[in-house]
Amino acid sequence: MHDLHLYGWNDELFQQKQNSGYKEFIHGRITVTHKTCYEVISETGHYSCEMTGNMLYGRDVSDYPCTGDWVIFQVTDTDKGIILAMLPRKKTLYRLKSGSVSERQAIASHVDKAFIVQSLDNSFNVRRIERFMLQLSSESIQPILILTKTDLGFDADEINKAIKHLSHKMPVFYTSTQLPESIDMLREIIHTGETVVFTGMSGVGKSTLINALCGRELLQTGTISDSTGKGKHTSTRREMVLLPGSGVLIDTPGVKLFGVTNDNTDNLSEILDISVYEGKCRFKDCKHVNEKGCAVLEAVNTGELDRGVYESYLKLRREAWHYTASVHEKRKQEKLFSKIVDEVKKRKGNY
Ligand SMILES: Nc1nc2c(ncn2[C@@H]2O[C@H](COP(=O)(O)OP(=O)(O)O)[C@@H](O)[C@H]2O)c(=O)[nH]1
Ligand SMILES: [Mg+2]
Ligand SMILES: [Zn+2]
Repeated sequence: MHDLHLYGWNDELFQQKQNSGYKEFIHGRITVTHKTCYEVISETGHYSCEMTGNMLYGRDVSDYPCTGDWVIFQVTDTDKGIILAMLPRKKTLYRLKSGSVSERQAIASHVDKAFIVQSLDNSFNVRRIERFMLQLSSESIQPILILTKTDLGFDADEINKAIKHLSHKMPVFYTSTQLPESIDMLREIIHTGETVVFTGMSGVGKSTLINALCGRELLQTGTISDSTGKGKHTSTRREMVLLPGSGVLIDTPGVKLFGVTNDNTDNLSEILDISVYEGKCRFKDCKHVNEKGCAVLEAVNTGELDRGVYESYLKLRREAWHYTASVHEKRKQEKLFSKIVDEVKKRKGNY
């Protein structure tokens, strides 16, 4: 018997299930997402589930279940089931689907905290941290920065300078597999029933951290199989791990470019401290590009605002705008299409 409260089941989810029209069926949480099936943990055990055709129909790919979702399903065999419904999703980590401009992909849902993992070797990149912070802010997921591999040596001053504008906005931890205490400290901030997603490039040490936290080699480490997601261990691939005595950890495969799907650039201004200056620009609708009396540009010129941060702001804002505009355009096209279909149907009716 599994206690689903350890996996985050709570009164709110219970109420949603009661109102779902499927309350007589069992519920569970998706622990692994495969191409066409989902592994689900429920009170009575693990099930491999597929979706009903009804659930697939007319649904955007981003609305397909993902790891972390709570679902209601019908048991069809000892370890098999069919998903009938998904409980409302919240606090979801999305990313731009690779190769797309308007489609987002859900990576993990019902996430309380996200560990933004970066290693202190030469792959360290503050711009990537800002990117994750922006993406998390739109879903109110709490960011926590984890800087790994301290044993390899790093320039502390340089790192402090690079994250100066971010470090008071989230907890920052330094870890090394050589220093078990550094990992014990992370355990203390993960509470019972909480879900923590690990994000970051391949090779930064996400799976290693999860194994160390669990005290067991549950996940495969090393970059080769991780980056492709393929290889001989595919069948035992895990994504969700229950940490003994506390929360749930979700591992994610590293992606090279994590595209944002944000439509709120106010968050961006705040994350990058642009908001401090914005109100002082001469024009209310100042875009901070080349306007006269722009307080943001002035801060860049005097050196008060780091140029790298400002450029990051422009880049992320452009991406956010581009995404929002693409989604808008897509919706318009879809509306137009359904209108045409309706008209054709009507005309047919007249003959
Ligand atoms: N020196 C050192 N190497 C580490 C540390 N953490 C992870 N690694 C190594 O970094 C590589 C990638 O780790 P992995 O956990 O697979 O990264 P992931 O792709 O983010 O899951 C592995 O070879 C690990 O042994 C650390 O604290 N110090
Ligand atoms: Mg990994
Ligand atoms: Zn301005």
